[in-house]
Amino acid sequence: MRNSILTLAAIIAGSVLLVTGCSESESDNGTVPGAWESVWKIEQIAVIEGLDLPECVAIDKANGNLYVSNVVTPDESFWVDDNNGFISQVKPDGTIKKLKWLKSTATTPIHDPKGMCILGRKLYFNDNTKIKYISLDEPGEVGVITIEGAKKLNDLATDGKSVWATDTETGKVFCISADGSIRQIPAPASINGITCYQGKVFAVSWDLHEVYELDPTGVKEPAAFGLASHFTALDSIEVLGDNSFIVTDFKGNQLCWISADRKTVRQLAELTSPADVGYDRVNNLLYVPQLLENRVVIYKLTRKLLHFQP
Ligand SMILES: [Ca+2]
Ligand SMILES: [Ca+2]
Repeated sequence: MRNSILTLAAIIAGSVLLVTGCSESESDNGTVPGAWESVWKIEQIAVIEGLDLPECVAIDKANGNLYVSNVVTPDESFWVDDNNGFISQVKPDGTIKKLKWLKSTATTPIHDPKGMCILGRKLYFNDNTKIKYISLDEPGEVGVITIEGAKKLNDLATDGKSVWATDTETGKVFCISADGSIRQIPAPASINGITCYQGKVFAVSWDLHEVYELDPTGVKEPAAFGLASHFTALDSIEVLGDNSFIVTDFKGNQLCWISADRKTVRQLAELTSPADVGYDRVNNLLYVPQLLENRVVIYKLTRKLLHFQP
């Protein structure tokens, strides 16, 4: 008991020291005594208004254009084939180039477009029970990929070779290869956001409000981060260059950062209904759709090193 009290006292004393001894610096200096910690900060730089239930932002790395999926529903039917969804094309500075760049037609209906990704100059998007795609450079016919048993396809990500799709209702992840073959890997219940980064796959669960690393080979079960107590209903996840994470908590109304060791959670912004984030890792810009506010907020991410005096 005495040892644990002493340990606790030491931890408390250490925490106070860390908080009170903290100073900000732009660069590390190995000669200065004390600990250094990398901290991400965000600054709002623009807002894209005039959207209609925007769920996801995809970035075309070739020219910086943004694509925003608009679910569109007059009655909160987010998963009903209603022929009224569309995808907007937005300039890199956030001004809308073409609100209805891709719209629903009688022959190629678009219902509730959600997660998107770009692979091989094609924009892929989930549309309830199907994955659809269109050429970015010569948009014409909309292609359709039918996923057997899919009910509520939510997020899409790519590892540069395949397309990964989550199904929130059935708790499944589908990997669609370039040859058209489809396989499944183990996934958590009510899986929503998914992202691929340097051979790894990460995902978040809506109802379990937990973050997971998935096994892309499909052998291991999802490995939980153990952070469920921090969140209410998670929508999306991205990995930053230092292997830390960004997640959106849709019902918790917050944008959060998770440390690379998966132990620390920090709130970066409080905002209502943040959905499927787009991350431009070249320019460190974060595009956060606020689904129920009909807008996308653009943040600049910067990394600062905080110095803790010994
Ligand atoms: Ca719709
Ligand atoms: Ca989503």
